Amino acid sequence: MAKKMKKRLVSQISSAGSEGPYNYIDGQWRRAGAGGNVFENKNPATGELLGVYPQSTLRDVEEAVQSARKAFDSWRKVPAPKRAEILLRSMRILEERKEMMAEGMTREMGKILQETRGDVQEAIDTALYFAGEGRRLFGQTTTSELPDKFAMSMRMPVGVCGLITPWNFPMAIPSWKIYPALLCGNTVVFKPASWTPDSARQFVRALEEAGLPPGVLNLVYGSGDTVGRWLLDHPGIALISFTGSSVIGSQIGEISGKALKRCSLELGGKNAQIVMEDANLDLALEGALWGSFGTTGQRCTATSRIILHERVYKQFTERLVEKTRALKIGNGLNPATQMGPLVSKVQLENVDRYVQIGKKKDHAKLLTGGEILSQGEYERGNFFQPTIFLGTPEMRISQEEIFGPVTVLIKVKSFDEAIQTLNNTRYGLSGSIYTRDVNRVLRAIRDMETGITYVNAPTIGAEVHLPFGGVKETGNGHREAGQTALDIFSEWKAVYIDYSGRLQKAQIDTQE
Ligand code: UN1
Repeated sequence: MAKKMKKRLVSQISSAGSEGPYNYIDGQWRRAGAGGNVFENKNPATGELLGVYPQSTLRDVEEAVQSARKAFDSWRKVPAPKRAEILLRSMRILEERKEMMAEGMTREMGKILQETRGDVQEAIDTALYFAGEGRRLFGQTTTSELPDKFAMSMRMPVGVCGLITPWNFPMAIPSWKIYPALLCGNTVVFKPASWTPDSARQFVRALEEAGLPPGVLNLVYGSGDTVGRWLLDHPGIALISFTGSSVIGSQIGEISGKALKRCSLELGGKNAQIVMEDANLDLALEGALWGSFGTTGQRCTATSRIILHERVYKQFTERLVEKTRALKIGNGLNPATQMGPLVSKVQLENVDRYVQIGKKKDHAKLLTGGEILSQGEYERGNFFQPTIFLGTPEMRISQEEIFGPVTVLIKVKSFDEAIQTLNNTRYGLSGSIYTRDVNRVLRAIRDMETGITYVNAPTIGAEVHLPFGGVKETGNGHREAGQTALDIFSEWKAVYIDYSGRLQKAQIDTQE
């Protein structure tokens, strides 16, 4: 975009007052510091420019961290049930604005309205869950080995949390991090993905209007290389929570490890759905279609491999290909659309690159799709055909996360081979099996190397009160959502209260 036009846009937006797309620091919507660099937010279905947002400077990050540090001392002392009331009020605001927020989200990242409504709903569910937690946040009391002595454990906040979130769930994933972080008494600097700045702003607005004190939640826009990196390096940040690729996650883990920063990582997936010969095929088909092409395949939980027993392979494949060809692709705001565009040109090119690898290097058999859509209504958007390959387990398209509407069918001869194939990946987020055999169900639950396991349901669709996360290179052992999120955002303190009035020595006074 020409410099002049950028300037005009920036000044138009600045005249929009406090609602402008500025950073949110210390309770104020502030223009980013020197430099005035901005990035554009475009509709991936139409190419329409939706707004410009600041590329924040180091000074902005510094101010955000300082404001969060300043707010921490009073926020951590606000009783948890009071903190929870603010969460609950923000939930009501999300409920009221659900439709508007969903439309805005579809406009900025492309997934269909039904799904963006689900995304806002996931944030609502998370708010309700952690608001309830305000009156629990349980610790333990226990006995002491010594007389007249009391012992207990309690959760303490960690400090200032740097939260770095992706664009595929622009409200749900920030809510998984922000709500438990705040409930536990931490303060936050939030860096959302640059493809979804408006959803981040809407979400922060809801918490601001719900009465969150200044400095408790700060929003700083900018790239991962700059703002993300500065947060990671900042000594004032006690904890980094990141959702994104395994490559970046491993770098974040390394840097955090050296600095002894708390760090939770939610990374890639190469999730598989197994269809056994005794499965309800109609159900398995519906699941495969939704798991592979929902969110245009841009979920960490997306079904990117379908493992088929050879006895159902032919029938299943024919029907899946037919249903895939019939999918309505288009602008997610149109209620008839079943699959929207990819979020960006970069993602589109990435998917195309993988399809070329599948065809030319892996020599996989392309069963349907494989092309960029660029004619007519698709001209200005980032559209790609839903794509199915027939492949083998070791191919690159069967091993690497594509993050687009591409799935690979793999034929197997037995249950054992199916499980082995499912586990043949460095990732371990979600996995699914369709079968009617109860023994196989229980074996699959035991043997799948996945953090989330589905039986007769697709690989997507986790609920917010259960642990979300994966094994192997999908993460570093943490689980978001539900109770387990509290373990990310709090630290345990053991407390001993001696009311004997004398010095009692643990491990020593008990010796006779
Ligand atoms: C993601 O895949 O990036 O389980 C998050 C699901 C959603 C969350 C997905 N509730 O599919």
